[in-house]
Amino acid sequence: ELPLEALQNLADLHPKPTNLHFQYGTAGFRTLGNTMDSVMFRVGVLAGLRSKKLDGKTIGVMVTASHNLEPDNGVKLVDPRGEMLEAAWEVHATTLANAPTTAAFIDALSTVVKNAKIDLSKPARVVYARDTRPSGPALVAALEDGFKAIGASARDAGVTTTPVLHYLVRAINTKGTKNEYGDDSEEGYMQKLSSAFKKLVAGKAATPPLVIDCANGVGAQAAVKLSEYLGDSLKLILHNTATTTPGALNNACGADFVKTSQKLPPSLASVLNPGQRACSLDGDADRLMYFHLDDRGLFHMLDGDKIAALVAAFIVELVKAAGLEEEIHVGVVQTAYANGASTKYLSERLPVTCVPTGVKHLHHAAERYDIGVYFEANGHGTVLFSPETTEKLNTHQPSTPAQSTALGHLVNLTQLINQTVGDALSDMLLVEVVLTHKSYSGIEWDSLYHDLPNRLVKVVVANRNVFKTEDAERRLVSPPGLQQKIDELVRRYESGRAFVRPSGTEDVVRVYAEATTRTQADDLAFRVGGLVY
Ligand code: 16G
Ligand code: ZN
Repeated sequence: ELPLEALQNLADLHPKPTNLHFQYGTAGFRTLGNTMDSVMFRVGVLAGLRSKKLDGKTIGVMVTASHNLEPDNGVKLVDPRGEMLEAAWEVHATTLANAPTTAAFIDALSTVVKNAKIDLSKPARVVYARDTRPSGPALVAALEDGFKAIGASARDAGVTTTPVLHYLVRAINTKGTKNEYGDDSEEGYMQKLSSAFKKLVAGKAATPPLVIDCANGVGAQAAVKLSEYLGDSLKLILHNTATTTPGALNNACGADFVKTSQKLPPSLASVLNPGQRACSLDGDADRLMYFHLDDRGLFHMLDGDKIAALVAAFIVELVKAAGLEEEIHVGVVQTAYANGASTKYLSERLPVTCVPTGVKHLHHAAERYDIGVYFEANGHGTVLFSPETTEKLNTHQPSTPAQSTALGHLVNLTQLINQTVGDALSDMLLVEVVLTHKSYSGIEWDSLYHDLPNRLVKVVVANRNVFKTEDAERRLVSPPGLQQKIDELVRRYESGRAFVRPSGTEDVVRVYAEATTRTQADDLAFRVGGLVY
């Protein structure tokens, strides 16, 4: 039985605004924070149901709007192994969020309980956290009312990063099992990452200090803590740590600013010396972008594609050095936004798959490899080791000292990498490990391949739903005839490539183009944009 009285009384405190429609999209619910009270309450209830459905396993709830500006907020659910919510439940979330009244909400709940065959007598457990947004505390209070209404036992993880919340979910659900992921606390996370990092760089010359742009977000707090755990093994110089300054979050800083504007955050202009490595986190610290200035003061960005190239090549070498190349196959997953030069570089070394935009697509495709490296160009990504591979790495008997060393590094990588989701801090340590092992500066890393100049533009159209794609979003099937016109245009540009896809997060159509020169890439993007409009 649903606890009708509690549901009714508490739901009445969180009425749905009449004229708004909410949608659980690729990044959960995300919109203006001050419109999300009812959404939060209802997500709280749904999280409890999800836990009951999964026999009382702990479900995660993260309150964040990532790289969006400060007035926005959002919420997403995390499944027991620390991965994104199962797709079928995204639909339940949308239905519940849009029920116009308390009565309609309770009806919709009953339908979910019936259709998903939920045993309401099971326990419900959740763990939740939020980022530093000012709207966070009030939204969390609404969420807690939701937990209370469904009788879930809820653990408050406070203010922390999205990847830490994912880590906690997996750590809690594996506690006491042979797959224990780590101690279920933020300290446990810091401890796990930093000790793996220290083992991986032991005996090597430390890389010079790394400048971090913390986007004035929650990553700043996490980076301060991580820095203490790292000690002398890696010096971090933190900037944009103003988490309480109104309007500062993601404003002219952060990973999304760097990627979309392809510029240095102005706040770092007087900080960075030529050649010095720096990186940007986004507002919830699950995206990472590296960059540096060259001797002429020109800005060079090392995005998710460059990270994938660096990391995948390194892992392939270690697998070979460990004598496991026949048994362990490494693959890379990208999206259509991956720079053509990165795809070329990677395809010459290992299998590469292209999937539609959105972390869940990349994550699932990467699970099909023994070791799957996935990164979106925007800096979100991680490396997944299949359970069999992890087992093999932990039990394999090396036949030479060199094999033993390589094997040890691979085992430590399984500890260093947050395999639940993209994690800016874990990915940053991973990059630093490779740079240390290779004795690469940022400049040498950057020269692995040269990005083709590219341009991304958004086009506002009457109805973006008429744009339908195939082949991992690289080709349009609708509107009819448009793809042929794009093909004709692209043929006129050297190394030209362009595609058009409807955004999953904004009411626009996105056009991406690349070519051998900046002018040509811009020209191609604007011409394709003209066809779409
Ligand atoms: C969401 C996705 C991100 C993707 C972006 C594309 C998740 C957690 N996040 O932020 O991976 O790159 O959407 O946005 O899946 P777009 O559809 O508006 O281009
Ligand atoms: Zn993010």
